[in-house]
Amino acid sequence: MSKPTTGPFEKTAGWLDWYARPTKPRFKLPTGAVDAHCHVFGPGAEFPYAPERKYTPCDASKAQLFALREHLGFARNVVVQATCHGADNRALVDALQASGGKARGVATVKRSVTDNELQALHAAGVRGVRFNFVKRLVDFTPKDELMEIAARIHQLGWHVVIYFEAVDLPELWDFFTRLPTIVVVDHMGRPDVSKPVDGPEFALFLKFMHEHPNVWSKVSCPERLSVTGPKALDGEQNAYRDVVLFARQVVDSFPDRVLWGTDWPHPNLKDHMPDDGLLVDFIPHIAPTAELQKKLLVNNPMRLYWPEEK
Ligand code: 0GY
Repeated sequence: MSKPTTGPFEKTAGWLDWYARPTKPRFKLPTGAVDAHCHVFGPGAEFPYAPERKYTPCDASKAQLFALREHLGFARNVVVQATCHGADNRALVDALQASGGKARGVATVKRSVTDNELQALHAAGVRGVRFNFVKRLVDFTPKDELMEIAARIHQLGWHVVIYFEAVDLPELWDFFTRLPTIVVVDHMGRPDVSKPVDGPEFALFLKFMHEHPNVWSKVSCPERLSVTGPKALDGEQNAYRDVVLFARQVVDSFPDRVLWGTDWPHPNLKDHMPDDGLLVDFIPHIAPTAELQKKLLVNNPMRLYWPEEK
């Protein structure tokens, strides 16, 4: 893959660039696997970052994303609008349109979005909107505005992707459980993996999924959640081992409602930048059978993003 570059914008201090030479994964992805959570950033010279952004990333273009897809062995991508582009979905739409049908998208829209604009996003391949509640990433949007957007996109058959921290789930519960669409949680609701997997915080997340069959989860981002980090222990021990029990529990309990994505180009990591090949090698630790892997990587994302092909 080509090396990361930056355009006219100055990256946030301490920014970690994506990994230019990921290893080839040892785990062979099933045919038709979907990377169901990844982003494009700019390039800033072509698609400027939003004035209201909380960080300025290293550029990560559609061509670089598609090269990674080929290198890792994925067939398709779901590109999720990143907060550094605000509600300006041009870079996302450009990537979807250039993908030859191999990418679908999740956009960010404001209450003021017109029906024509929603139709144009649909035509480009958008199938969901993202509501972000992570305070370091976005300013607050009133819940009645979000509910209004949810009702409108429900009519298009889209879903809502939610991103929040585990400690905020109690306060957000009423809003989340009133959403009329399929609701996809990013990164298992960001559990604190230094707490017990059978403790009250993660139990609340599992209850959220148990009681609401419209709730799905991405079991992605071990590199973001892990405290033990990427270093494998000797022998069979894998990287990000403290995340395994959490993700396995979700995959085992809800095999038909889980998705997986690389999260390339991994915004806002402070500690290390993951090798995307090693991230793919993490998958069999959380989905140990061929059947679970096929559901996680092929059947579930295809049902949600390419239902016409199922
Ligand atoms: C992720 C996680 C993060 C950032 C964003 O849209 C974004 O800016 O999603 C994060 O900083 O935790 O899923 O990419």
